[in-house]
Amino acid sequence: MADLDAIRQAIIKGKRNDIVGLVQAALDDGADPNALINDYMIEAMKEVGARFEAKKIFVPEMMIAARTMQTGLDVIKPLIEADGSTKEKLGTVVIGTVFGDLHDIGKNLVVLMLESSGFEVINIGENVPPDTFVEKARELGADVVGLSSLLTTGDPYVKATVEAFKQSDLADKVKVICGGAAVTKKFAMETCGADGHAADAVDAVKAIKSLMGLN
Ligand code: B12
Repeated sequence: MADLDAIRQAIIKGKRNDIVGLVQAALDDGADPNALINDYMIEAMKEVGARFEAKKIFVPEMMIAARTMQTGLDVIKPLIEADGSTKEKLGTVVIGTVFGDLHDIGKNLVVLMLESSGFEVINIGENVPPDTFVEKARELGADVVGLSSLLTTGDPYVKATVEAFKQSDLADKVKVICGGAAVTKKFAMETCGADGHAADAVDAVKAIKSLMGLN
């Protein structure tokens, strides 16, 4: 049986050379791809964050851990993507990380889960200014826009982006949902006036379906 905890440890320690073999061995042994991501890989990133906060590691180690995580996710991605490729598209979601924030791992997981659930998803990247969210949503015909925010310094940009939608011609057409470690439901919905919030990628699919009246 593959050593699943070794996957968690490899990410925490940034052992990028080991991760592909470890993840592949787990998949070959029949591990569930979603469980691998949620129970081991995301848990590893939480531990990395805790070690950074405790000043046990610094930005370079955090970056190496993130690259190891990405490398591991790349092995799993095709298995999850395959699920959604044949389904009819449920709607269009435009998603990006707010201005000043370069974190993309969580957003990319949300993209993956939405695509595999049958949504058309356009990922507009990181460090996205409020007006660009609105312009892209208009240009791409978004039904829902997702804002990802990992830094508390991004709070004003989450608020400004939600406000930019409210003041635009898209106010009644496009729903805005927020997520990411820096954003609580209360902040997103009560302080910023967003239409929705989700704590993780699985929850994001449910919340977006509900915003679109699909469940
Ligand atoms: C990896 C990482 C980095 C990497 C990012 C690499 C990359 N390509 O993304 C690097 C090293 C570059 C980095 C840099 C920095 N980081 Co950093 N980083 C992290 C870390 C350890 C993990 C983030 C992650 O990938 N988590 C795993 C994913 C899967 O989880 P997630 O992002 O939360 O996403 C899930 C949900 O939130 C949700 N979700 C996410 N987005 C969305 C969007 C929508 C629409 C929805 C519905 C849901 C949703 O679904 C996802 C899947 O389940 C976190 C710690 C943490 N606990 O978050 C710190 C953390 C976010 N970083 C932090 C800091 C301080 C920084 C720096 C400022 C450090 C510095 N001094 O330079 C810089 C900022 C750079 C910038 N301008 O963005 C702090 C933020 C503190 C704060 N309160 O603001 C944290 C919390 C670490 C800590 N505990 O102190 N970081």
